[in-house]
Amino acid sequence: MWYQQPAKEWNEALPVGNGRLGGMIFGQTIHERIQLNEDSVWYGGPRKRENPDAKKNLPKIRQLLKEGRIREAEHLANLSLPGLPESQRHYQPLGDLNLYFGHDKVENYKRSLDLKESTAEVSYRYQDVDYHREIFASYPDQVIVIHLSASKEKSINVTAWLDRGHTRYLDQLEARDQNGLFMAGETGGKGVSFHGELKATSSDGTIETIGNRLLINGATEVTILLTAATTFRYENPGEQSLNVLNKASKKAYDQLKHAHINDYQVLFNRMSLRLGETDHQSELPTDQRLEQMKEGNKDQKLLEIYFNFGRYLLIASSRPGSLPANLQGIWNEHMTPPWDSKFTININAEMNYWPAEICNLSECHLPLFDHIERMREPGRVTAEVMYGARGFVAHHNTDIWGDTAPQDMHLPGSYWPMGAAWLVLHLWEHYQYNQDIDFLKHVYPTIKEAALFFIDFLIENDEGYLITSPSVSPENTYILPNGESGTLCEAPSMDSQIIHALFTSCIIASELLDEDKEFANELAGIKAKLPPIQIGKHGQIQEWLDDHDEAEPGHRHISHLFALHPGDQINFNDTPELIEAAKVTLERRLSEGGGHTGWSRAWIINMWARLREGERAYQNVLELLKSSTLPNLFDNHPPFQIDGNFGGIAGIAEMIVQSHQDAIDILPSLPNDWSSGYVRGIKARGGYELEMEWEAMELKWIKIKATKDGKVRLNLSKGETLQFQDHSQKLDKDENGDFVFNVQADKTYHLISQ
Ligand code: FUC
Repeated sequence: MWYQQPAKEWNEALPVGNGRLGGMIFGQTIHERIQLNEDSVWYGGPRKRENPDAKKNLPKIRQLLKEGRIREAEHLANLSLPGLPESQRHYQPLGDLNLYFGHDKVENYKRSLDLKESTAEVSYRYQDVDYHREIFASYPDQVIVIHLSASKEKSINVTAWLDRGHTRYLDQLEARDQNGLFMAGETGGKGVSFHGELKATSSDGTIETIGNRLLINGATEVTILLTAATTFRYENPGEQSLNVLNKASKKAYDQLKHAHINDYQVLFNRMSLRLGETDHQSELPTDQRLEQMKEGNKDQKLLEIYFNFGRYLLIASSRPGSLPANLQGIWNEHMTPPWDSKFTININAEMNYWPAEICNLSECHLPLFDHIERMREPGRVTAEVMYGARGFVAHHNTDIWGDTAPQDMHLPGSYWPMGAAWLVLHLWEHYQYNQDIDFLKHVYPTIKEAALFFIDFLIENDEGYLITSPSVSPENTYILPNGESGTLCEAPSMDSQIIHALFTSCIIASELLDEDKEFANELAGIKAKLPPIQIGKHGQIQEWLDDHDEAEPGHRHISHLFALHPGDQINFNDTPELIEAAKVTLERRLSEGGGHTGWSRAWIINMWARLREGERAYQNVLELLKSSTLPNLFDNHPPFQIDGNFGGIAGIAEMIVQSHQDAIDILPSLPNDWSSGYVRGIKARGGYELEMEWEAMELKWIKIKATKDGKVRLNLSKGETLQFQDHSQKLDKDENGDFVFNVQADKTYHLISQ
């Protein structure tokens, strides 16, 4: 990614990150600002916010909903259910690193982000000297590294200082020795204490500090190392930061850089994607290519860059030991960010992790699993205090402390008890892709505990169905025949679908682990009494138990298609009629203006991909870039929200490979513009890693690597005929038209199309 001008505003700056530390690089030549984040800088400490009047009012709320007295039910819910006080904790920036160069009127300017090496660069010529900056966030050394160099000796003169909210939100801002700076403070509300520390070295010239500024003069090469820590992880974040800096500063710049690139490439190089043949615009800067795309220009290379940028972002915002990627990944400049930069778990946080497995970045999934564990104890308290239930529950948002009480009194969102249920499906997903039975054994109690909640929470309605109540269909409003409208309801379709998926995975896990048979039987009994997925009067999938109209038919949430994606209850094999109804649902949403937020558009790509509608999936990929992508390729809700980046690339991957029905679907949703292409490193459930090439819409060859012994089933969308490349075995189709053959762990099978 590259640009011919510095970023004028934050949405043009380029992100670097190591999962924990993040920087937004503006690339200014007079006064450079690197906006900084550390993932655990959040305002406020942990609290118990369960509403003490929830449990005793629950029967009344349920009764009112049953009688269709929505207004009264919602009124009572807003009094007795919201967490007290309202709102969970919010994320904050660490601060800014300022670098004053004073270089005006520069020539040959270029600012770039090298996705292969995870390094941002700025270069230009000023008064006959070529200046160059390289900036990266190292995971192995836990520092942000800024390297300055110049073509002419001793020509770097720069003043550096740290800041946070124009010094309003910090307690200390000082020089350390003659070559360092630090800042420290508390976020407030019994939240974390933070510490940021910087140290500079240079090849020649002078380094000194005056006041709380660091001055470097007459240098040819400069390296600035910056790190930060908070009391979320360390008792003494100042000492921790100094230790990290002392260690890192013993290494030469090249050593730091090599360690960083090697570490990054282990993850990034696992995958490679080529879409189509065209590469006409490669001479143009990224923002201009995006503009041309908005004008209708086709640019498959830009889509490949977008795809790689999404993988880059996941590696940069979610690494083992870090917090999960929040609504803004880790990159946020606001003291009170949009939606608090939290973890919204009625779609957004889950979407962040859709590419993790299919795009071969399993390790980047781990921070989410740590966070689910953080939520477990609070979730038990919420289940008991609010609902008198066992197990653990979470609502539609959570924060750094794993707060599980309803975020506030936002009726369309707050009282939705499905957050934990959806999240634990990610544990199951990780198992399915990696087939690590020890992992499953380790996380099974968490999956089980999320399921246990529903044994106690579900109630039987007059038709004999076991239903959730109260809940919402995130975040839509329905209209009753009498004209009354509401959000709070009984049994939104999404709830039954999530519980279906949760119980199914829990039952299979119990079989695989050969434990807990009785519990699995109990779940199977309940599962049989969940409301079925129903088709409504428009031929659509019903969003609620009754066939209500939506107040907003083009709503951004399409919750009732959970069972199509990321779930698999709606599929071509078992429910062809629901597949048709899912198409109608999407068409209705889109014709009423659906998909207007980035993440909504991204979800739609995934859904069309599951519906094997390649052209429609592709139109939405284009729309995501045209309407919901900022010049730095960040997703735009608006404002910037990272879920659309992650959901978007997961959708692109789903167009190429799917694997949710015990078979691997090859090229299930290929659009004509991608009639030829190549992918390496894409993963499929069952523990498979694939490499393949296609041409004229048909598969040419494929290599399949298995993680364990088993049987692989391949479904080829165009009915191609396959043979083993070495003719070692004969390959026949089974009665479904799939190729089925035995595989052994760690072996690669090379098949060619005839
Ligand atoms: C959900 C969505 C909004 C936004 C917010 C962070 O509430 O409905 O569009 O993405 O999360």
